[in-house]
Amino acid sequence: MVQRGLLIVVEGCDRSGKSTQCENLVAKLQQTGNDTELVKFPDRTTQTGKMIDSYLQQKSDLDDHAIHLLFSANRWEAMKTLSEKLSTGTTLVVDRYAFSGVAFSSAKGLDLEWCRNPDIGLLTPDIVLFLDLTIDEAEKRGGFGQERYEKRDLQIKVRDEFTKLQDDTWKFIDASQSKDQVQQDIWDTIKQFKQKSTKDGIQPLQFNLWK
Ligand code: DGP
Ligand code: NA
Ligand code: NA
Repeated sequence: MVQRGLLIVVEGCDRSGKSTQCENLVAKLQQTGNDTELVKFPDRTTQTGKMIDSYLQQKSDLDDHAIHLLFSANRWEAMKTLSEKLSTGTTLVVDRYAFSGVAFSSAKGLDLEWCRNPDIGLLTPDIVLFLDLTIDEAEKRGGFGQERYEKRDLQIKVRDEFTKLQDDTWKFIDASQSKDQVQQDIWDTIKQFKQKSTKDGIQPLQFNLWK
């Protein structure tokens, strides 16, 4: 029987270098013989994704609860495909997940418990890499972009909300270091995790996020 792939989630505030580091990690896993794919949430190509994209670009407005549910639906609609990939041995590196979902909406003022509910029962990550960067450091990187959430005050709150969501699957990565050092820290963390799961065995896939 084929060993299932790992579900590796990468989280962090905007400008933390997440997307670059996700690409590097995928390349490194592939080079070392692991069937690996990159997944990005929100997936802006689906029907829900198009609504989310329009909202983020401030081309449309939506109630805070409604957009929260859309982001969650955008993850739910991918679960069947992702679980099939994992079951057939593909490791997934996921750029943002339900932690972003809760952190951004609760930073906007929605109740944290309410925010967690729609994502209950999503695939449980094996490991969450949190690329941590202060908002001052994030701003030094050429400022935030033009999208809806890319504002200092909100980002400070988002970082705070993220830290409330950590559990023992989380690994904090100091994202203020050089790109190469961040890459090295991520790789060391993944190698350690793989060594441990070779020793202890990998848990079966679980759909019990937050439970
Ligand atoms: P990105 O494509 O990774 O830059 O993400 C787009 C923006 O959307 C970014 O500011 C983070 C935010 N975001 C990502 N996922 C969620 C989510 O599930 N809920 C909310 N409210 N915002 C999210
Ligand atoms: Na962004
Ligand atoms: Na998302």
